[in-house]
Amino acid sequence: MTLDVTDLRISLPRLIERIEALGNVGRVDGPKGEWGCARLALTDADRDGRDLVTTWMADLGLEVTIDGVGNAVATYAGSDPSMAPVMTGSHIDTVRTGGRFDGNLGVLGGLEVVETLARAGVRPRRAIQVAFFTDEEGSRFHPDMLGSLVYVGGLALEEALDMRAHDNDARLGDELARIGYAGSMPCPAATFPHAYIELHIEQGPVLEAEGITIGAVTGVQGIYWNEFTITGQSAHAGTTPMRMRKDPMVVAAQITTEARAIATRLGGAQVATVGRLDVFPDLTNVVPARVTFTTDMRNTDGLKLDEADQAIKAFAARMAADEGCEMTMTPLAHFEPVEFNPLMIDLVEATSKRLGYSVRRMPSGAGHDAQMLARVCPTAMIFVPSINGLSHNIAEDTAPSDLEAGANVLLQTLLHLAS
Ligand code: HGY
Ligand code: MN
Ligand code: MN
Repeated sequence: MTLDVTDLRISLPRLIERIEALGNVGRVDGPKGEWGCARLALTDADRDGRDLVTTWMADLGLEVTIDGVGNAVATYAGSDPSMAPVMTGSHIDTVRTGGRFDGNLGVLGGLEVVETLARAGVRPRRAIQVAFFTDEEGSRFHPDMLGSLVYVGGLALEEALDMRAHDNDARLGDELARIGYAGSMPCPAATFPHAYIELHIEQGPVLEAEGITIGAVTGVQGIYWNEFTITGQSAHAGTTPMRMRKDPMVVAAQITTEARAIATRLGGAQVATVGRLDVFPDLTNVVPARVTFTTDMRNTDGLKLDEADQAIKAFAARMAADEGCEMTMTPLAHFEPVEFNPLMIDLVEATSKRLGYSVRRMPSGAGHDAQMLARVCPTAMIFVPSINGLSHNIAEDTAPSDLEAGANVLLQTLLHLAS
């Protein structure tokens, strides 16, 4: 009796077991039973997560390679080595308040697909590769999606290795060597995949609100990160008259509220966030000397995003000057909106329907490694719902049935692309 590969399905218990085992690396528990994980890029926790996942990859008999920026690629050989592989994957580094699904689901979903094929003795024509990319979150080293950007040739390896961590000024290349993941494979990659498909949680409220199981992702919105440093004059909080102050904290507060006002004024998909703020000397009774903070502005509409970017920069310069402060501004990430490949989006949508899952097309509000792979091969993404639309929060959660649906769509999509 020949096996009909379209009937193959993943093992949900096996997938959940790996998600929870990886989630326990750098585990963070909340007060109401919620739990996530913190594995900032190139920390010891990231190393431990990498060690666990590469061990699983080797245990599955995959050939595992590491490149110069620490990206890992595990290959399940195909029956025709002359054909370029199909790739899936995501990231296993997290933010400080990370959930156990963000990125991890895409990598472990890929491993689950491979294990399902191996156990069924299925060997597609094209090899299937499962990758995790370094520093997708950009939590210590900017920009975000740094590893996949280097992989596709969007950032020179040498430049990436010289990036400094904003938390402890460590050099990226030194941290990579310290955790044992300074690999020898070339950056950019010597060859690119035939196609790339990434499974990821939506990280927003749309699928849950509409009661839909699968998102056939059409693209990723533009992302601009800027770092502002406002320098004033530290002074005694009690003795310094208000008319004499040059207070950078007031300027930072004005810019933060203006970022919100710009997003409200532009409406549509425009979002704006000030998420990081460092104050020096950070003391109750001292008017700050210096404040450094970041803006994260995004929009699916590139022109509107440019308008928002120009507006916040002009406003910042005006407020700093009015307060007698100096201002420097450094772009940390500048990614235009990305459209995924129409045929790949069709394939995700058709596969979801064939498997009996509800599906809708939608853009991604979050950045993903897929937006970098889209520069070098046909690319798309599969979303599954996030409970309460929460992510970058340890309460991040997705229903097991939705995890299963997403991984089954990934399995069948990869089989179609690899056969
Ligand atoms: O910033 C992002 O959207 C992604 O989580 N790196
Ligand atoms: Mn992610
Ligand atoms: Mn994330």
